[in-house]
Amino acid sequence: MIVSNRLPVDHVSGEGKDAVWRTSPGGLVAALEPVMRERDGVWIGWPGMPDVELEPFKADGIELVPIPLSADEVRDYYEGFSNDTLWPLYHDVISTPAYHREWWEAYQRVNRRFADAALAVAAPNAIVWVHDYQLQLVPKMLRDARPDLIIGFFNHIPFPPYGIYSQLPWRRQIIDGLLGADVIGFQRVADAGNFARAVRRLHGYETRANLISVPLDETQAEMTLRHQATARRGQPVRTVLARPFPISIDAQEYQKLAADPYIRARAQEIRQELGNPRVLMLGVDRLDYTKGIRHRMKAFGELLEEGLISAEDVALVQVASPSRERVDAYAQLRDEVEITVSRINGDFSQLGHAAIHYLHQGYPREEMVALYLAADVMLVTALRDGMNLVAKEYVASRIDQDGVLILSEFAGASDELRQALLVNPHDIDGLKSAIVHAIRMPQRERMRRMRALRKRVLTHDVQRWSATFLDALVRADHHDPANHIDIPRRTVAPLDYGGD
Ligand code: GDG
Repeated sequence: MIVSNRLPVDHVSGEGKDAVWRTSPGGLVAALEPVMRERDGVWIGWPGMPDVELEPFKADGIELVPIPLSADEVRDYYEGFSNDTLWPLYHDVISTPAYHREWWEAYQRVNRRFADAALAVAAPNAIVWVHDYQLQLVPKMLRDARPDLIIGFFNHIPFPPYGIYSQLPWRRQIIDGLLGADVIGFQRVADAGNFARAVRRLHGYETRANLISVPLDETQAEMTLRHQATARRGQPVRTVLARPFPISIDAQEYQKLAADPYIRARAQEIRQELGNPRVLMLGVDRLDYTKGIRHRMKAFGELLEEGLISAEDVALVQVASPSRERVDAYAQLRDEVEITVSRINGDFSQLGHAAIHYLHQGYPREEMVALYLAADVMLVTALRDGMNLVAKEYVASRIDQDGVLILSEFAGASDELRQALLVNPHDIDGLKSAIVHAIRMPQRERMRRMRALRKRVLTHDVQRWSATFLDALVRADHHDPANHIDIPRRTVAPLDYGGD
């Protein structure tokens, strides 16, 4: 069973029983679809529209259970607590998180609704995989009600250092929610480390080599004892595995699209439409303040100003797909980016040669791959990013082994994609040097780097990611009699919930 904020479907047309849905073509769906089909899997999530009550239905062989959200819940749980409290807090407080008790109330209520829906359909000993920051309370809710379940959680965004995390008024509740899982997955080693530190600081639990020992009180021990607990120094504990599982993409699918003659022709056409610049640079992001869009524009603008590049020679295409537009920080970012684009274009564009081609639109995947193929330089300058799939998609699409990836060291992808030009996007001079280096890089070096990058992405795709996570989860299956450990039944002293 998968539990995620959004169901992997988009509403196409019709209402109620006549509604037509299309599965959204994300990597997560591609990775999980075969497993879900094979195991009669159920996917639980919000269908994406407020105030809509739908019966469970099937799409592409997957059973979907829609969770309704009212318009107020979308405002308070989703746009509020998820996207205006947790999102900025978990991304290094790039934007200031807002803490509102009524948002927290809504977050708890909606997490409870997701958990109840999962409990209503979970078979005995089912494997439940919960996704992302919107649902961090669900693992504990499931465990408290059903100790037979095997529960996994994957956090798609960073987990912040304790100094930042500790701002959260509900920091203990979130940690406790997550610790309900058997396996907690993070993108980077650093995220798993930050989580373990938060657990130690807030609870003093023992953590060793990715394993966290969660002490059990008497009732919990009674419920869990038979198959899930072990003893540490006479104290019954449950062991939670918290480690990195870096997510990836359906690399074969991107290679396939990149080999499609229509998409290749479209890539050529894009360059022509842009006036055949010598160098085409590309940015593709949701319009989000974590992605460092303004930083890359500042660097690009200064290079134009200093005459190191010209608009005739070098074009920048920035796809900024609309995102979370009802959250103030996003509306403000849009204004800032659009003012910056206008200034740079006003100052440096020439007739027939815009400096920045700014596209505040979403595109089909085929067009994205055509853009990846057309781009000589890909700019990923996130200020903080769990992974960044765009970087991996660019690499997988470059079946010609060419193209340069400029990649922020603050994106999780930089742990794996070491042969990219790694940058600190806050260092505008460093970013400018990397752009100049990318533009001037000899083809031999470009291809040497791209081959190494491709090797990594092609061997570590999203299928491998999901298989690795599920394998860790199945190993946590304490129903296996071999894992049963005899634990002394005794009254456990209340845990010390003292100061941090
Ligand atoms: C979160 C984490 C983590 C974007 N515009 C269009 C479009 N996209 C696609 C990209 C890519 C996806 O959206 C964006 O994924 P990212 O990883 O770059 O970033 P987030 O949306 O912030 O995702 C992130 C990810 O979860 C997975 O765990 O890597 O760190 O923040 O696939 O191609 N796709 C289409 N048209 C667009 O206009 N078709």
